[in-house]
Amino acid sequence: MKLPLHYNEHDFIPAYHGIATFMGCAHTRNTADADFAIVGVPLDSGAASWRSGTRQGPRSIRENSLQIWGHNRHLNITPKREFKVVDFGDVVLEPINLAEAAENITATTSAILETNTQQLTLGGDHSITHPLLKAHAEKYGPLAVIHIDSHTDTYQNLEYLEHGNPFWLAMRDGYIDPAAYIQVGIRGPQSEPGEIEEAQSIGARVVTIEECFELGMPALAELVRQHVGDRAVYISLDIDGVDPAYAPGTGTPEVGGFTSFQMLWLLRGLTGLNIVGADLVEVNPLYDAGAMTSILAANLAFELLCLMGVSKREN
Ligand SMILES: [Mn+2]
Repeated sequence: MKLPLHYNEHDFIPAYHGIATFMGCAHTRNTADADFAIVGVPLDSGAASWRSGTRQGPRSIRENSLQIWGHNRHLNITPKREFKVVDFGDVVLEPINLAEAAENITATTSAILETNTQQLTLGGDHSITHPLLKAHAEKYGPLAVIHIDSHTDTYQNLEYLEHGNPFWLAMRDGYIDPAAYIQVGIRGPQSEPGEIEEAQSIGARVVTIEECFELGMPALAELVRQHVGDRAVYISLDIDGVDPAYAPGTGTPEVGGFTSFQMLWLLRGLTGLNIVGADLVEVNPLYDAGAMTSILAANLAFELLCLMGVSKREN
């Protein structure tokens, strides 16, 4: 076979070739004609509770996304062929000043949404979801939110943003519809009694890991779908929702979570929704082993992109 002098983005490209964009998508800051933009937010300034390093997340996920060839048999979609998917690169961030970083995340996201492009964000610690929800709520109104995590992230003891309270602050600021906010996979030792009640007090439907496993993945997905209904929905996936045996590369791991297959199974059950945005956060390559967390994260991001594609077909 005679090789062409230049690959184009739909050619078969060996996974070790070239500059590592997400799944080999073309890099551009111009999203005017794009359906979906992959956006990195390399930030760990909000990781106040334990180990920093999620600033390395987006690059590692991109590098480990290149052997995802493109067709999703389970959802029957080939998103890069059916839609224009671009890799925007990263939000420009001020690492020392989290408030300024959050402003840039909102401003960049708003500019992308303004071009009628949907955004899939690669974090970054979970604090980034507050400014992301702000930009999406400004366009769509208060959002239904599917929040998959081991932690509630609705701690109300701090006024300033960090990765333990983005959903409390987003609820306080009116970005989330309290009737359609669901937390999935909650577990682990808590800092004090009443954390789940604290989440419930602001409207969260808290599905603990016990309830998840008692239901099983298809029934869990159905419960999630019923809770958000036909509202505009944002999906926020914290990689620590997965068990650290499968995803050790994260800042605050909690044992006893989903297997990688259970997480894939759950996501593949979330069809039939009106998805307007998604993020995947808390990947910390500094604690990874053989890139297994970044490889899983890249595959979960692919599933999210496919879900967004299925949703875009229908809405
Ligand atoms: Mn979280």
